[in-house]
Amino acid sequence: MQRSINKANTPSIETSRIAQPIGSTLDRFIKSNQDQFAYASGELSQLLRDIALASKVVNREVNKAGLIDIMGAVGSQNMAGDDQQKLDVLANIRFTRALAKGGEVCALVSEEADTFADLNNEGKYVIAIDPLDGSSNIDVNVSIGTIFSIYRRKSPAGTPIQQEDILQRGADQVAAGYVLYGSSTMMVYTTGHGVNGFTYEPTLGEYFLSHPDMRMPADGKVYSINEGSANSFAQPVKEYVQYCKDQKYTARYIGSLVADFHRNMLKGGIYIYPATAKDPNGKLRLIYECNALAFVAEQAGGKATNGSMRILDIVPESLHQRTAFYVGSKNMVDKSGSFA
Ligand code: FDP
Repeated sequence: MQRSINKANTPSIETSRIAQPIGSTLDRFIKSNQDQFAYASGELSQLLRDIALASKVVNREVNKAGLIDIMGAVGSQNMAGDDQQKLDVLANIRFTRALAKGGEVCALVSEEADTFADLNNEGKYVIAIDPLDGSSNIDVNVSIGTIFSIYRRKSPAGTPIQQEDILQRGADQVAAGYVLYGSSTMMVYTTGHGVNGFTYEPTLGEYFLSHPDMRMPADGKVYSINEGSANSFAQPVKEYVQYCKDQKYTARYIGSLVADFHRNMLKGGIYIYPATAKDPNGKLRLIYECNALAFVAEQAGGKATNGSMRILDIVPESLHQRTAFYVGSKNMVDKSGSFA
């Protein structure tokens, strides 16, 4: 006798409660969205995968940092004049190696090096990276991050790298994002079609899509600024900070750009690193810090300025150029600009 199959009683693999679905891996997501790229040849996809791979290695080092002797300063200073922490150096090596092996990148600008590194001259992409941002937090087990910014090179592949390849406006980025080494590790990136966030699952060694199509709330109640420097803020900044207090906003300043940015991205808020008497051009770096986060912010519906001008419209004049930085919820950034 032939048995009939009752489809209604057959448990679906997709909806089974025995094993909850765990969502798309970063790899699969990148692949399935590859057609959105202006140059859909697969190289940008590979580059993003290289970044993800290096970040997993850095994540491992960050997590065991307290256990072995890789914490503390290495004894030299980077171009920005900061003491180089060992993990900064290590992260720089990890990212540079992964990107060099991948072969898609012709030139790499890093916070940790005075000039750009030539990688594969046939590569079509330029990358600017802060391998480990928030270095003063490394020794105290506070969240730190990696920031990356990717451009298409302007000169033909195989020819010497030109200034125009390196010093591009943020608006020319083809992709950008960050990795947050926090209570969990996340990679958040955009290729100009919205922002997606992936959480790292350490036992599987994979990033999974956890925050699809991230949107930054248009308003918020958190302001992040180092008020210890308030005496050297310009008058409009002082007034805006007072405005935040009058509004009974909450002050939250981790002092780790990626972490402060990420919190504001999820909950709404504004991060400000203004020009100060000590740092008349601000402290943060345009090419490998602000541009990437400005691109992510705009893609999520937020805004980023230097107090008056859109960050992404600034034409950089030098690799380690600084800028004042106001980033976060659109209405809050607009309001801060109205005090200028
Ligand atoms: P750090 O010097 O620790 O690397 O990018 C530089 C940065 O950290 C940001 O991550 C952070 O928001 C800011 O500087 C903190 O600077 P202050 O200590 O001057 O507030």
